[in-house]
Amino acid sequence: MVPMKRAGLEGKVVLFYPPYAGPPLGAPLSLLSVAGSLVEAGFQVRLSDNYIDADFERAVLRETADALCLGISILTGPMISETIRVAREVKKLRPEMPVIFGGWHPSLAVDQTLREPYVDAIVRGQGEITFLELVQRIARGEGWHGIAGLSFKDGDQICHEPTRHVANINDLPSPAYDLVDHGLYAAVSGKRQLAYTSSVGCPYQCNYCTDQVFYKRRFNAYRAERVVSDLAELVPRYDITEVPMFDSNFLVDRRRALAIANGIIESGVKFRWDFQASTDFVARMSDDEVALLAESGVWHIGFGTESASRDVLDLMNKRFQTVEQMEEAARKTDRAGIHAVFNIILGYPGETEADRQKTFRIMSDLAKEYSDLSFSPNIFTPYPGIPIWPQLKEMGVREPQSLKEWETFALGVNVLPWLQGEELQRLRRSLEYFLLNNQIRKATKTLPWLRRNIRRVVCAPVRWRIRKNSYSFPWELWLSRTVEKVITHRSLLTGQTLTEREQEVC
Ligand code: B12
Ligand code: SF4
Repeated sequence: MVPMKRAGLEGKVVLFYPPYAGPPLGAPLSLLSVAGSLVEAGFQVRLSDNYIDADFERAVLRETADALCLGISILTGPMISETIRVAREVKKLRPEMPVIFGGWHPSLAVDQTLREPYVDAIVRGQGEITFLELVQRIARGEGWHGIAGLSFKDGDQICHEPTRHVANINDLPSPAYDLVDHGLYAAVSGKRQLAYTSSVGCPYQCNYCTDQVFYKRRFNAYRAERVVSDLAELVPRYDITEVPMFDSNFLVDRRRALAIANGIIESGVKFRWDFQASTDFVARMSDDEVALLAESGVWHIGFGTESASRDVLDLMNKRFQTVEQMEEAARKTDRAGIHAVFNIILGYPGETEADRQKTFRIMSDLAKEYSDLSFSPNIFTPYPGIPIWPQLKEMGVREPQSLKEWETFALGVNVLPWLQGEELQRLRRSLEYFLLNNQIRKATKTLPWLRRNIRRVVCAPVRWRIRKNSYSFPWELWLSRTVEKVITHRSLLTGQTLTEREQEVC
């Protein structure tokens, strides 16, 4: 249902996007989306984003002085620290004003998050309708019982209202893109980006992924015509050059994806765009279809390949994906001139060293074949709510017991009891070789003469080591380290370079 505008209700809502690790990907779509229904219903919305407002704490305190409530969006990890600090400060000044958390972390760790004294309510799952209903109740001075999707404190009691059904995104108001100055984001990131979501949900059930918990495997999408007309309007309006699509698995509906690509070409609006998808969908497309995506501006596709061992893929419940499909995806994207990034998860529970070496070997072979293929390897990190938590607990992983503990947990590889000591050292060593091999492979003519030739000298032994799984006396690493910083770790999801602190994980 599209929320109806109600006459007579007014007031200000403050939304806060706390700092995360990595550069911005345009304005935060999570908060623009919840703002969309509030603006449509007549509320004033102020958004404070650390990326464009260095003094965000002061801005939030100033704006909340006369606001109905404060809403904060959080993911697991570093965003938690400023969230806690700002929410505490706001509560000190205005203890009676509701502070509401939303987004993936609070939705997946509801009770634990709601126990914190500075949190009054959590909007679980999609926020557009639940939050609007809550703000309307706050504006009218009414109680909060009966709002589906809401968990909240009522005195000493914690109340959980029933889960709200996953909304058809066609029935929701559009995100409030006008709420922010996109030029300010461009000034910080150097890119004129606009994040867009054309669908939500993924039909698969990988054991380490919470998409199924959030969207209940209900893929639902805008029709192709809507996506094309939105982009044809938004791109010139904000002078956008790049659109990252935040869909969980963009290619689930192949015909829709191709209609979007065709529509963008026909519209004549030029921009680059990228998305994430599973390899099985690309493998099923023809070469011409993948070429059509490229022609419409697709420059990059992120794939959650994760492992090249059949046994590990089965453990992850990735039965829908074969190693042959990974090869097909690499071949088809390479042929179309699309830059592919294969995410890899290392140290998954049950993965043996032999599985891991197989992954490094197969991925290195693919890299040799397809020059524009990149990898984003990460050591397995258990996020809240992932389906294999019961198994992880049996294997000795301690689940964080407070919101604060999740702040660093996402970065701590030591939490994996099966991956410690020498085995962890060996994993790190083979990972370094794998990354070094890729760096060498990508060495371009633009490199200075000395660096280029040093890379060539170490190239053959590096490949031999990966094939033979032999990493003693790592002279190539010592040599390469003295020449340049070779290891660049990238985020699993965004391909962004991770901070020094995060890099220590791998
Ligand atoms: C884009 C993105 C990011 C970007 C966001 C930047 C930006 N400018 O928007 C950045 C780079 C921060 C990011 C980082 C990470 N991400 Co990320 N990311 C995504 C992605 C692809 C899209 C999120 C999005 O904007 N969706 C569109 C909006 C509209 O949906 P939404 O965010 O869910 O918001 C809705 C609801 O959550 C809710 N809501 C959200 N906030 C609020 C706030 C309030 C007040 C209310 C009421 C409601 C509400 O209402 C919104 C509308 O329905 C999702 C996958 C996905 N398909 O969603 C993963 C995802 C959210 N990320 C994930 C992960 C694992 C990470 C990282 C931990 C990865 C890593 N290795 O570092 C980091 C964590 C942060 C850090 N390191 O500092 C996981 C979830 C993790 C978790 N438990 O929090 C997801 C779900 C991917 C997955 N399937 O595993 N990510
Ligand atoms: S294919 Fe990707 S989005 Fe879908 S369940 Fe698996 S990891 Fe999650």
